Amino acid sequence: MHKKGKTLTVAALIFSGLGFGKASAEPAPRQITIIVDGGYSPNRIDVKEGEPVTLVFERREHGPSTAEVVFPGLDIRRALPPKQRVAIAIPALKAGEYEWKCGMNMVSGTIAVSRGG
Ligand SMILES: [Cu+2]
Repeated sequence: MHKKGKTLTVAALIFSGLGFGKASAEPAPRQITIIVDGGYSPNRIDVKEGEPVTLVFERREHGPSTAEVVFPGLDIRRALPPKQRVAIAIPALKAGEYEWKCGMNMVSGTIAVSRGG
């Protein structure tokens, strides 16, 4: 009896330490890296309706052309310093296409949001 109780306590400690107790927590958003070098690669991101994602822009070039990234429909504008990774949280979206582009409107990409199912 005593031995069994101790085993359960140890198991509970291990499980709580691993995060098994947080069943209600939201999973972390999917993270997608976009290389910025003369354009965006990939330049099309497919997500499901209602799925938040994190886009990580990794800029591998200098110069002013891609120094900023703009999501006109989402009211997001961020500086992209060279040789750095910049994470931008994209909220859950309704089905449709959402463009992003450089601050000078020379290169662009698209988030394509499809209906869930
Ligand atoms: Cu540009």
